[in-house]
Amino acid sequence: MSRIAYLTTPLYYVNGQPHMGHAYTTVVADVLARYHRLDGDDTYLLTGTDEHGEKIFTAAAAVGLEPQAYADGIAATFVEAWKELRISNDDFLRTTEARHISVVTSVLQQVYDQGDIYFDEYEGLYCVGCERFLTDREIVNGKCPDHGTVPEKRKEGNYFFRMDKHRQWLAEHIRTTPGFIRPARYANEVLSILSESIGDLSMSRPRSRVPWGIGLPWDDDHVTYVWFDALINYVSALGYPDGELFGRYWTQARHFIGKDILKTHAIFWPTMLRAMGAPLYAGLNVGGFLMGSDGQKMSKSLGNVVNPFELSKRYSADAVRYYLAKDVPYGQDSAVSEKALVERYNADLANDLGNLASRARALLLRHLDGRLPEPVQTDADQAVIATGIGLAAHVREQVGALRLSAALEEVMQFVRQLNRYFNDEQPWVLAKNEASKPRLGTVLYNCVEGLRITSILLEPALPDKAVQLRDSLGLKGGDLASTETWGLAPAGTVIPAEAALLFPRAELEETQAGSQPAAQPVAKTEKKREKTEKSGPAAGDGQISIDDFNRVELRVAQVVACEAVPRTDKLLKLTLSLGDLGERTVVSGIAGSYAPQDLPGRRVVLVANLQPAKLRGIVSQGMILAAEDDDGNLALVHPDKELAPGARVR
Ligand code: ME8
Repeated sequence: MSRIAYLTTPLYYVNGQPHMGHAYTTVVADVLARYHRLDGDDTYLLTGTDEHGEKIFTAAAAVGLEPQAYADGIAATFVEAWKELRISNDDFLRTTEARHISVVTSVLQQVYDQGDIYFDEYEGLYCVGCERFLTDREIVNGKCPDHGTVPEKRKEGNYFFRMDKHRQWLAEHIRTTPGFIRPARYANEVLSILSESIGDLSMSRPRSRVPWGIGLPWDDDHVTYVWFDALINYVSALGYPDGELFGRYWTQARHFIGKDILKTHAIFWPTMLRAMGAPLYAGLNVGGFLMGSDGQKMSKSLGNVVNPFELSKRYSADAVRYYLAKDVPYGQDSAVSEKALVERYNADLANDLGNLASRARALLLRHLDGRLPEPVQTDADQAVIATGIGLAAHVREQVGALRLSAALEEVMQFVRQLNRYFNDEQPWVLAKNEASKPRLGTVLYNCVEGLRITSILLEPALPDKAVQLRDSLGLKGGDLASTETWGLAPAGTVIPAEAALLFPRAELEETQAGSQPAAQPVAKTEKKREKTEKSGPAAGDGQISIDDFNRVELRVAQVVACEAVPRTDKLLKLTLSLGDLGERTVVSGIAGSYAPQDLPGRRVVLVANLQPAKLRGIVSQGMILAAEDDDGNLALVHPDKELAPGARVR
């Protein structure tokens, strides 16, 4: 990574509310910006809104508002949206702001004065969605492929920017500057466009037709074509040409866009910069399209948008950010859904990460007075330590190559390694006798230290949860370099006795139906899980490895108390004793087969490391096992000898 980073998102049109596609590009740029900052880079993140042009004028007119008032309203929703998703932008530029208009006006005058703009009549096919004339090559089956609309034939007197003359040097620059346009296939696409004449760019619109735009300084009957206005935001926000920010950041600019606006950014913009006498940006990063459930690109015009802000309110901003960064391979088209978000969240965050943190916390509080002990490392600890301190280098490399998904996966693999380490070392067994307490301390120390490193490396994607995770372990944050040393979690750190549940398990049915989850007999839940396992890519023929099985912590528990859950006919609330491991509350859907008074004193088998879930307002801390036959007869599983509560079941 460079030591200076200037990252930009597109300036979104204000003709509709922010949607998942906008959120995706903005989250990617934000995660990248946060990685830069974490690595100590001087970083600046810009986003904003594109407010001029025919499209906005028409949208405002449709709701009976003046364009400025209309733009004010929508721009405010973008500001709110980015707050909701924890976007850490340093600036938010609106193209109707005076600071932008004055830069556009002086650029226009300069380019006009030097003879790079001329007047001509033009006749062609115009797409209002794209806000430009389309070339024959771009039209598919008579329609604009992006908007699905038939372009209109238009004849207009317009000013033209001499763009065609820049074709050769631009192609040469793209060919000789690897990484100028990423992923590389988009560079090839642009080179193919540049292999033929690109024509000059119609850069004005008659005010009589499009009254909403920046007037040309030499001819007020014409306004600036919205793209010639909007692209300049990337430098006007930095105070071009003399601003301190411009001098500091511009040559390190990396634009993040979707593939729909490749041509404007890869051809119009560099040629404009050359005409302005300004250096080119450093890189253009092109994302694919997110598809809606209908398999079409999500877009305002097509009306198939998924609302990321509702998802954020339901599952947390971090859940949405993590899902977008982890599941959408950068540069490729990808379908997104609430179901996939919930699966990703439960698998990575609730199970792998959240469980480890809560298990380590619980044992420290119960057996080591809630203090992080001084570790005594052994050979058995070296593998975890080596992976942990080597992670930053991998993450840097993946992030540098825009492989966010791979970067996050590297960290998650480490979390899974920590879980295996935890299960192999069996700290709950070590806790049983005094002689093994020092070893218990070392194992738990290493888990906490691993979680410290993890929290820092995941923080760009999980800005809230990473901090909460550290808070729950009494830890402070740090930069990327601080993850390259093992042992920075200070021995003696006090683990807070109370901590909010980090990643409560998400239930799709609950949220989609808007109701509580149906109470299910445990045996049915098990059946359902088996089905998911079989269809999952890792499970292959449905078999699991012994490691997979060992991840499930089954224990004998004794029912201490039991009562019916009010206003349900299936649920019982059980208080269970696990002996030395304390008590648990579990809600179980067995009321159809067992009366509350029958259960106290009985031994049952508990899944002790299940992520807690809220059922009818009660936090259920595990699940008891029962068998169920095809007729729905239900029988609790219990050991056939009176083993002490807490005994492990394998
Ligand atoms: O084009 N999937 O604004 P815009 C992924 N104002 N990304 C998507 C997407 C989808 N389905 N839909 C939109 C404009 N995007 C101009 C930009 S810049 C100087 C001017 C994202 O509101 C993607 O980044 O139509 C795309 O390029 C951008 O939103 C277009 O936003």
